[in-house]
Amino acid sequence: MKELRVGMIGYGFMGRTHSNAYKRLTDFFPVQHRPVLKAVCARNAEKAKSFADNWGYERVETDWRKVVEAPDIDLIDIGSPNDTHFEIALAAAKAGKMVACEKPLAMSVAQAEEMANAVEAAGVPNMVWFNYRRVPAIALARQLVEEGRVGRAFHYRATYLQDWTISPDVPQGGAALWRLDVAVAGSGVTGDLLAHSIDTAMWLNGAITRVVAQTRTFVTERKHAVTGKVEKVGIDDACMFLAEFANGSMGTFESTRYARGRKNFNTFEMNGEDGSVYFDLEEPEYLQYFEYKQLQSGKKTESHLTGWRKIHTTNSEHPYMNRYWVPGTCIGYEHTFLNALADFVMGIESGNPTQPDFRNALQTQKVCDAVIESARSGKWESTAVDAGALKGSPA
Ligand code: SOE
Repeated sequence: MKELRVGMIGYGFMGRTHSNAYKRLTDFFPVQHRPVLKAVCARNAEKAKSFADNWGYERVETDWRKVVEAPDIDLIDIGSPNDTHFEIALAAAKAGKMVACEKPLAMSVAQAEEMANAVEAAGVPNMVWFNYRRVPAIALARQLVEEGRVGRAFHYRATYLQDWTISPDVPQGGAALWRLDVAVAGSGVTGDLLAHSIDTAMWLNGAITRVVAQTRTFVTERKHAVTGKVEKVGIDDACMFLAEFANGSMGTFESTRYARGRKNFNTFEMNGEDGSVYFDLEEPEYLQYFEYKQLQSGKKTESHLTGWRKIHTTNSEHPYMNRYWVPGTCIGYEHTFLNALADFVMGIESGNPTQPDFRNALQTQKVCDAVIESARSGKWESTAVDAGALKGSPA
C-alpha cells in the first residue's frame, strides 16, 4: 500500500468533511493508496492545533507556502475561503503536488482558467469537491439518463434554498461568516449554492449555453466581523436564472439564503420525452423516477400502472452502495466526500482521471460568472461553456 500524504489548507466545515474522507477511505474502498494526514494549515495556530489533535494531523503550519513546498506532502487540499484558492492552487501545481480544491473553483473565470492551465501544464491530478454528484441517488439519475430512460430532455428545474442569513444582525466576514463578504467569497448564493446545482445540471443534461438572471441583496449593510464597521453587502442573497441547454431543453434555477425553514434544500427535476427524475437532498437516499416508456420493450407503460417510483437507492446495484452496508440501510452526507475521494484516488490508480477536474469546474465557473453578469446587464448572456470539457456529461 502506498502513502498519499495530505496537506490540508483550512479547518472549517469543509476541512472536516475532507479530513473525514481521508481517514475512512481505505476502510471502505479497495484502493492502493492510504491517506496520511501530514499537516493542517491555518492562520490561527491555536485553532489549527486543536483541529490537528482532533483529526490526527501530524503537524500544524500557519503559512500555506510551507505546506505546498514540503517534500513529505503529495496532495494539497484547498478547503480555505474562495479568495485563497487561486494562489494556493498555482503554487501547488508549480510544486508538482496533486490538488483537490473546494468549490467554487475560483473568484472568476480568468482565475479558474489559469488554474486549469497550471494543473494541466504541471501534469498533476486535480479535482474540485462537487460532492453532490456522489450522492448515490444523483449518480443513479445520471445512469438513468445515460441509459436513455429520460429520453429527449425538455425541462431541468433546480432549487437550492437555505435560511441562515435572514437576520440583519448576522455580521459579514471573519472565519465563520466569510461567505457573506464579497471580497472573500466572490459572490453569494451563485458561487456557494448554485455552483453545486449547475455542476449537477451539466453532468446530467450537458452544457448550459446562455442564461438570464436576477439577483437580490435583501440586507444591504452588515457589520464586518473583522473591521467592526457597518459595511455595504456585496453578495447576492438570492438568485434566479433561466437557462438554455445545448440539447435544446429549458432550465430554471433558484437559490436563496432567505427561504425561512429551508436549511439545505437542494432539489432538481428533469423531464424528458420518455421519463422524469426528481431528487430532494432532504430525502437523500431516494431518487424518484417516472417511467413513461419502458426501455427494454419500447412500450408505453400501461396507464393503470403509471406513477412516480420512489427508488430507495440502498441496493448494492446502486452507485457506491456495494462499498457500504446491507440493502435498506443508508449512508450520509459525509459519505459523498468519501465517494468523491475514492473516485479521485481510483482515477489516479487507473490512469482514467475522475471528474470534475479543474477544466470541468471552469465550465461551471463560466455559468456562474455569466449569471452574475446577466443580473447586472439585465440581458441574456452567453456562457461560452466548452462542452468537450464536461467529461462524463451527455453531449
Ligand atoms: C453554505 O451554507 C454551504 O455550507 C455550502 O458552502 C456548501 O457547499 C453546501 O453544500 C452546504 O452549504
